Amino acid sequence: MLKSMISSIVAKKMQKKLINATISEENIKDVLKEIRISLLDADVNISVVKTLVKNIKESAIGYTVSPDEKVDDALLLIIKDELVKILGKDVSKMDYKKNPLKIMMVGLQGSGKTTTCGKLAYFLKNKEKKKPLLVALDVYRPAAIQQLKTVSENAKSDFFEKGNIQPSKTAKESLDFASKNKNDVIILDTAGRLQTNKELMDELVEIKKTFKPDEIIFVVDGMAGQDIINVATEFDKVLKLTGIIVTKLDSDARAGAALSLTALINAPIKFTGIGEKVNEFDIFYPDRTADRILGFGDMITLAEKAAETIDEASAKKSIQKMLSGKMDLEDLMKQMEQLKSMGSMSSVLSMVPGANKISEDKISLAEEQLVVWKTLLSSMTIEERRNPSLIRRNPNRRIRIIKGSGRKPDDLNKLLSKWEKSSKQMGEMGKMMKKGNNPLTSGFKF
Ligand SMILES: Nc1nc2c(ncn2[C@@H]2O[C@H](COP(=O)(O)OP(=O)(O)OP(=O)(O)O)[C@@H](O)[C@H]2O)c(=O)[nH]1
Ligand SMILES: [Mg+2]
Repeated sequence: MLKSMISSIVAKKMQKKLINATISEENIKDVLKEIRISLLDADVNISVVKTLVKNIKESAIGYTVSPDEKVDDALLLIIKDELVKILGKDVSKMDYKKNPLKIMMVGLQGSGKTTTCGKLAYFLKNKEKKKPLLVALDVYRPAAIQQLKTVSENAKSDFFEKGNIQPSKTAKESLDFASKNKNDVIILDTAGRLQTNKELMDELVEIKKTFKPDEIIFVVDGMAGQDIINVATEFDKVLKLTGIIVTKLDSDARAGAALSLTALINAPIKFTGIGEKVNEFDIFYPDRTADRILGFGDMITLAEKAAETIDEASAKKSIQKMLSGKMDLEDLMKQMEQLKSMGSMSSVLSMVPGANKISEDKISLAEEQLVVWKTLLSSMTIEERRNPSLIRRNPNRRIRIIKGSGRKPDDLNKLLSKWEKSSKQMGEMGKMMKKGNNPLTSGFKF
């Protein structure tokens, strides 16, 4: 995801402390220049960057900083407001009351249409209690129909196909089928092309005519470059898009081009794809995304993710155990699994305020470390994980674990000493908390 460090730019470049003063062009000149560079680096479209910088300038110049306000914070809030406007102001929902709600997915080849059909169906089924029908209209790529069938099975949704007949006919027939089958959402998976061409557009127009969709969603790869802007404009001109879904935001794509689209074609981003699995899909929140771009972190999404993936009762129990200094290796393994189920480490860290200062190298090193630990831990018996002193005492156990995991003796030593250290630290932290001190503010060193 677009990773800029606007908050640190502002902190660095706004050295002059303005109290009870008015922000002038001179005050923010350097900040705006760096913001411009960082957004262009993230591949945000140049005309969007220009508008954004102009709007920030207009809102900031003449702003009077009050005595109880820090100039950095005031400026960051102005920047955030303008960023949110570019990203689409409010969350854009579909009209879930429509029955059937008719959705047509369009986009270039490989953008993620078929995968996203499944994710959207899964989302609507679980969160909106719908009964979706997925319709296969890609009659060109061999195995495309079978791919959607598998996708709909994963999404536990219904599936409809008519083989290689004209896609607009299948789309029309799906309406009858859906009505008999009591489907209240119909999602069309259309074929992609390497580039927009007349043949593709004509076919999509024909489908639109017979199916009369409520939503025409442009699916765009977060890794797409600036070319995608012309492509989206073309699709919008011919079909009048009602929304956008940006996929592959789990990659290290900067996503600037895709995130610029709303400002350019006036269609809101409704959802984002953040992985290949059917549940790796999120509602798009412009303000949370603005927070991440600013480097504020997105604690709300992180908390929601944690609530969805972590079983609260067991989390409470394991935290209590950790804080009493009794964390064993089985607890460690469970925590690693929970962290993993929340997404890649970089996607989790991107939501933690201030964590954007951690370099990509450090993150991948930590990720590698977790893989090493995981193989070591899974080569242990549960008895050993519950009682790690067994490993310390018995060289045969150590040899078996090292052989079984294919790692080096040093890896095992490191894991054991890291576990010992953090288990002790956690115990100390627990004692501090018992005394009523907050370890985060009483100078506790991790
Ligand atoms: N990492 C990641 N991969 C994704 C995401 N969405 C889709 N993919 C992958 O992208 C590839 C292409 O996805 P498809 O859904 O087949 O794309 P499509 O637009 O239907 O492609 P065509 O039918 O050939 O036009 C697949 O390997 C998907 O697993 C995502 O959000 N994250
Ligand atoms: Mg497809």
